[in-house]
Amino acid sequence: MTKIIEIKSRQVFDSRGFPTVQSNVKLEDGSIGTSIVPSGASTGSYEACELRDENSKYLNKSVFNAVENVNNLINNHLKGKDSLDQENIDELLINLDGTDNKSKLGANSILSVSIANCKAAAQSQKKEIFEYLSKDKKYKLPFPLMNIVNGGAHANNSLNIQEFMIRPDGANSFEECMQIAFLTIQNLKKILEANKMNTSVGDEGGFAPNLNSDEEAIDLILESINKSGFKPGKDVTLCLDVASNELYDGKNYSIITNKKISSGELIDYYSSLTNKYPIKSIEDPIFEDDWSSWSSLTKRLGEKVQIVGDDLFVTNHKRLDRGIEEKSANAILIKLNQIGTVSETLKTIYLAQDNNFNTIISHRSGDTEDTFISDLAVATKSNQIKTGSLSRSERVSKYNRLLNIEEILKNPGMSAI
Ligand code: 2PG
Ligand code: MG
Repeated sequence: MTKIIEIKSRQVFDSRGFPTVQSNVKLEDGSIGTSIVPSGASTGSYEACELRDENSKYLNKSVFNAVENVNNLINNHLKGKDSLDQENIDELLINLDGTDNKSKLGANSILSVSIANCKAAAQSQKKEIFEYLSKDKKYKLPFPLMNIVNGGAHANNSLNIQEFMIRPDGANSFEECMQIAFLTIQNLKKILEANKMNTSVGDEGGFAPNLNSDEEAIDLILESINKSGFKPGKDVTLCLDVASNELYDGKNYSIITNKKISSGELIDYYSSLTNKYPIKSIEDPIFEDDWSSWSSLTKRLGEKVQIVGDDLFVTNHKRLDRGIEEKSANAILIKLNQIGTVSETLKTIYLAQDNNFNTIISHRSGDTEDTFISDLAVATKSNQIKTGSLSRSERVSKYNRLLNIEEILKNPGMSAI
C-alpha cells in the first residue's frame, strides 16, 4: 500500500517571484506528499546544481526541463517503489542522475521528489513528519537565529554583512523565543522610524536600512534589545552571516567601508568585534576555499563563538569530513538543496553531531510556503534553525509550524491538522 503510483511536477514561484519546482508523490493508499524547493542568492560554488532553462520567456530562470525530468524519467523510475524506504528512493534518484553535483536531472527536481516522498510516507504511517523522520523519537525545539537586519546580496542597501540575527538564548520555550524576537523586532522598527530610517524589509524579512557602517546596524539592534527590557549577551545574543564569498575579490575582503583587508586582518577584525559586542555566532566568516584561515579563526575564537560553515561545507559530508579533520569550524549550516536529497542531508547532520558540531537547519533567501525544515530541525534535535525574520509568510510559516510542533509535543496524542 505504500508503493509510489505517480509523481507529478510543475513550475511554481518562490518568494522572490522566481520559478521553482513543485512535486507531488502519490502512494497506492492515497497518501500524497507535496514539496516546493527553495533557491539561494549567495550560493556556494560546491552546491548541487539547480537546473534552469535557457529561455528568454522567464529570463533564463524557468525550470521546465527540471519539471520534465520529474514527470518522465523520475516518475518512470520510481513508480512501484516502496515510499517507506527513503534511502532507497534517494539512492535511485542519485544513480539515475549519475553526476557528482546532480547536474543531469537537477538538484531542484531530485529534492522536490525526495521531500515529497518523505511527506507521503509520513502521511501513510499517520505520523507527523518530524515523528516519521526521527531516529529515536526524542525531539528538541530549536532556538531561532532570527534575522533582524538584511544586507549584502539580500538587500539593496549599504550594509556589507548579509545577515544580522538575534538568538533569544534566555528563552525557556519556543513560544518564549518568539515573544522575545517579536518585541526586539518591533522596537527596532520604532527606533528606525524615530531616526527617519527606512523600515522596508529585505529578502529574508529583516529591515534593510541604509546605514554608515555594519557596526551602526549592530548598535541599533543592541538599542532595541535594551529597549525591549532584555540583557544583550544573556537574554539575547547576536549572530552574523558574513557570506564572505560575496565580499572577497580573490585577494582581499571588503567588509569595512572604504577599506580592503587581508584574511589575517579579517581574523583580527572578528576578534575585536566579538570583544566589543555580544556576538556568539559567525557564519561564513572566510571564503569557501581558504581552509587554513578557517582553522586559524576557529582556533582563535572557537571556544567562545560559534563558527558556522555554510558555503564552506554546502551540506556535503565529504567537505564536512575535511572540516572535522582540520577543525575548520564548530557548526554547520544545513540546507537540503545544497546537496539534493533527504538521506544525504540526514547523513551530514548526523556526521556533524557525532563530531560535536552544532547543526543549524536553514531556509534559503528565495523560499516558499514549504515548512519541511521545521520538522527536520525537531526530528534531528538540531539546536538552532535559521529561517528569516518575523515577517514575510514564507519565513513566518516555518515559525508557525514550530509553534504547532511545540503544542503537539506538550499534548501527546494531539495533531496539528
Ligand atoms: C545563507 C542563505 C540563507 P542564500 O547564506 O545562509 O540565509 O542565503 O539562500 O542566498 O544562500
Ligand atoms: Mg550563509
